[in-house]
Amino acid sequence: MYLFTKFANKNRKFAKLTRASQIFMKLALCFLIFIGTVAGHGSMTFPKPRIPPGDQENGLTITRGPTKQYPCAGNKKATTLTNFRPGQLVNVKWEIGAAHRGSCAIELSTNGKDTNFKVLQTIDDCADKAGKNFSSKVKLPSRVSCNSCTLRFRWEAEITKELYLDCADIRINSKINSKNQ
Ligand SMILES: [Cu+2]
Repeated sequence: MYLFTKFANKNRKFAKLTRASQIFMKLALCFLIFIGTVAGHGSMTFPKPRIPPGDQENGLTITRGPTKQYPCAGNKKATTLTNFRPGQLVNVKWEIGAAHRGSCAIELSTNGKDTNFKVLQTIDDCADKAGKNFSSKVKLPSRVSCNSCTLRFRWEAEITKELYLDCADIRINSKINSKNQ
C-alpha cells in the first residue's frame, strides 16, 4: 500500500510537470514566432479595421495582438467608413504573423451597436501559414442596407487559445460607389 501511494504521488507530480512544460512550450513557441515576425500575430487588412489610438504610429502592434474584449477588442467606431453595395462580393484580406492555426469567421453586425453579429463565412485554414496576402471573397447579404454596419474578422487561435477581433466600419447602400480592394 505504501509503495502504491508513493508511486501514485510520483505519477501525479509527473503529470503536473508535463502540463507545466506543455504550457511553457506553447508560450515559448508563441514568443519565438512573435520575435521572428515583429509585427504581431494577425489581423484583417481590408476592409480597414478600427485602430486603437496611437497604433497607427507604432506599427499596429496592438491591432495585431490578441484580445479578451468582445465585441471589437475595445476599439471605438471609426469615422471613415468603407462603402459596399448589398450582395457585393467583398475581397476580405488579412495577414498572419504567427501561424497559430485555428479558424476565422467573417461576421456582420447590422444594428450599429455591434451586438447582432452573424457569420457570413468561416475560413478553417486562415492561419495555417504566416503571410501578408491572404484573402477570401465574402458575399454581403443582398437585402441589407445600413449606414453603420460592422464587418468583423474573428480568429480563434488553436495553438495558443488566443482570440483576435478586428472590426471594420462599413456602409451598405445600393446608391453609393463601392470599394473592393
Ligand atoms: Cu500569438
